[in-house]
Amino acid sequence: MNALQALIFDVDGTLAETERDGHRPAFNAAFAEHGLDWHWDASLYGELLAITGGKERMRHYAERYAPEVAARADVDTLIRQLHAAKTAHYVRLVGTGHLALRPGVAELIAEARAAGIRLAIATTTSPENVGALLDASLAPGSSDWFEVIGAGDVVAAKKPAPDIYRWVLDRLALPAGACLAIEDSENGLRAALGAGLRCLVTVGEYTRGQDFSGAAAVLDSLSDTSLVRLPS
Ligand code: XBP
Ligand code: MG
Repeated sequence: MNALQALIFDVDGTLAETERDGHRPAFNAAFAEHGLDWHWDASLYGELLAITGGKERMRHYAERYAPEVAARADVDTLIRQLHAAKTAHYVRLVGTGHLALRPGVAELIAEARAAGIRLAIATTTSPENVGALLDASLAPGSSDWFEVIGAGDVVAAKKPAPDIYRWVLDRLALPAGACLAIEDSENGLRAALGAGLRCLVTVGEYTRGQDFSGAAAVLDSLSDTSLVRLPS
């Protein structure tokens, strides 16, 4: 086992609880704007989170609950337009600063920076969403603290596929054994493990009860988790 050289953070559910009061209302606003009578309530959204990626989630929803939309000849264009609108709503919403980082996140990031531990991000969400969240909830310009940001469509296969973690490891030029992934979900854990990483899970509001077998540790949050207390 190599000494720890980098932390690779997931974003949604890990840095902040962004799903229920961030992504979900942004999707709903996009649906209304496009004249769709779709509404994702908090409970349905929890089920839809099994499908990672906003475009993929909307396509899945259409196929399952709105086959007439899924069958439209222009469904690909519609999903692209819906997703662009959703992203704009999300960025605006997050910019209001009402989504706080989860406990202990800012402290661990600060400690890692002070100790010269490299930082990276591996997320399914779109790059503009990451910047907006970090600017509003960590510090303006704090995206720059992360040497590599792997986000959205840079890989074709989203989590639970390991591709995004492999993409990040490649750019860090580090072996998986020198890094620790921090995730909140079973899909994220599977992605990290698939890339050969150790993974710490901080259970979130939508992920409690999922199967975290294979995790190096499962915690309620990062609060009181300093570098020396991370799993080795
Ligand atoms: C996060 C997601 C994302 C967001 C939406 O998964 O699944 O799809 O819900 O973001 P993870 P986009 O935390 O495992 O990376 O709409 O930008 O895709
Ligand atoms: Mg997550």
